[in-house]
Amino acid sequence: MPTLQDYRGQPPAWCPGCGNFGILKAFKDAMLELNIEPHQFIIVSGIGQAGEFPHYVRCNTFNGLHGRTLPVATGIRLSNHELPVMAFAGDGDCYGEGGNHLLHAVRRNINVKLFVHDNQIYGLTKGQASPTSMEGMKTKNQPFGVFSEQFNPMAAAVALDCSFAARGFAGDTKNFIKILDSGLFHFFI
Ligand SMILES: Cc1ncc(C[n+]2csc(CCOP(=O)(O)OP(=O)(O)O)c2C)c(N)n1
Ligand SMILES: [Mg+2]
Repeated sequence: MPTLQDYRGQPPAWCPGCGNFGILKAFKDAMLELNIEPHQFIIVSGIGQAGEFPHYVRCNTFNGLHGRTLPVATGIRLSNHELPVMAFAGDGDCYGEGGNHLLHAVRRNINVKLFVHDNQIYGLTKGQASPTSMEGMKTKNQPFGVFSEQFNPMAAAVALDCSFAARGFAGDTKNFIKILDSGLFHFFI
């Protein structure tokens, strides 16, 4: 049986109160609940605050480039069919620069589990609008507010016939673990 200690990575550099802590905790709890050992999978990420996720989990990891989380995940899936691949990406990474990769990863359905930390902002680069930023939201880069409509990832997932898609709130850890559990279970069977 794995323990929390087995999953302990570096101390997170995220700001106090960041929602990423909720995701990290829920993820580790879900893995323990499902009795999955850290060596049984790999975590892939891009660049961003979300992209730091694999630094904070002790397991196999690959930290790639911004927007290229899914191509790396795809490469690993193709080269080692036995190794389950989980990808962690920010909304900017996954819906912005890596949007094209998202489309084709869902379409190809090669069994990658993707977790998007949707904080509706480019966090690491100090707060520019992302595709999921709300219309009208003012940032330093968008002083007159965001002009474009928000991208709707769940609608896109449904339209692309994604086999499992769910959305949760990192602050509601109890329900969030249930969602993670269902997603991981869907993945590991
Ligand atoms: C190829 C490339 N493009 C752009 C950047 C600059 N960059 C780094 S992180 C980032 C945005 C991060 O936003 P998000 O993916 O939402 O992650 P968050 O920090 O909000 O978790 C950008 C634009 C980069 N490092 N590499
Ligand atoms: Mg973000």
